[in-house]
Amino acid sequence: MTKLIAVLAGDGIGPEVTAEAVRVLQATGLDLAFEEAPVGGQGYRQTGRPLPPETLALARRADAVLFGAVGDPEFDALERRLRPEAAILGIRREMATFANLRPAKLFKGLEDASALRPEVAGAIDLLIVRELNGDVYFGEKGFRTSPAGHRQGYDVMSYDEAEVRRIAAVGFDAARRRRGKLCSVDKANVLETSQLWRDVVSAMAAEYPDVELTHLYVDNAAMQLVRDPGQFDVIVTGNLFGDILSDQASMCVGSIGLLPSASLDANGKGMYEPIHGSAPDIAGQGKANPCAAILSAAMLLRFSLGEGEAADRIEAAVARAIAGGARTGDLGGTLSTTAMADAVLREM
Ligand code: GGG
Repeated sequence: MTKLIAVLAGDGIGPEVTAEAVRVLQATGLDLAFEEAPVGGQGYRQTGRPLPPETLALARRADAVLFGAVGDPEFDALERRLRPEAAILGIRREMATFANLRPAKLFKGLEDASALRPEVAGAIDLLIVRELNGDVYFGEKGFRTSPAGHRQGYDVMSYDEAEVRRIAAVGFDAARRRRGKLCSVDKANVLETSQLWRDVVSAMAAEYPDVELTHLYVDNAAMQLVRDPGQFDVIVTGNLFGDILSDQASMCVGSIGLLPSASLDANGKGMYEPIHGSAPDIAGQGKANPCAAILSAAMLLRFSLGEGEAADRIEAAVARAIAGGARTGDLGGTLSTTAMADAVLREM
């Protein structure tokens, strides 16, 4: 039966990299149909809303969502609910995609592109499990006047036990399928949310006797990620810390243009997107690295369509293309977005 992929390309480099990911999906020969809808700044421009109801309806109806990126400085002055970023938060929340999987592994041949020494970078093979439906992103927020009479901004950080349990279970299960190590990252020395996080994760350890659980404060985790990234297998953390640590991890493997992600709900339905944003500075120039989008498409096949073999083929093709010297500008090369995708397609 034909599987429907909702394609929400969004802003900036989103359309360029998403088009290449669609081309790669088409090359698998699987029975896939693609339907596009506007989102982010593109959605606002066309309909006055960053997440038009028709776009959300398509995302819900589809078997999976391939997402590009949102963000456009043209809309910086708009109130928050109308800005492009409101679309990505809205769709994550509406689709209840609470578990964001962000794998980071150094591709052979990219030792020199990493921000780390080659022998340290070579040891990176980790998965960041970022909680995606809570934290300061979704707490009460606003502006008010401080007691001293100054304009004050606030964002409430909160997690309840059930939210922590469900994301920690994703982390434990992932560790069980990988090398059996889970590092929970929080800021329990300062934040009550993090104290609760640590209590809940620690209490769950008894259910996973085969998983070695450790805890790190986020500041220490950021340092360890650069000092000795090989110590990490699976990292489970909150929305904000996960966002920051995964960008850091991307530079450890050479470029943010390489990191894909899967955002999954409780039933395995998901949205798939590169972790990078819309990069307005290079939008429309054919310079963006499409690998993160292509690898996100591979995750889509694996997690939402059960097509693990096709996903393996795409991932192996990206690895071979890179090992063979294919490089966009972010990796020190000269290939255009399309030429990089062509290199991947040749390896399929
Ligand atoms: N493809 C990722 C993207 O578009 N990111 C822009 C953004 O608004 N991100 C918010 C977040 O992931 O925390």
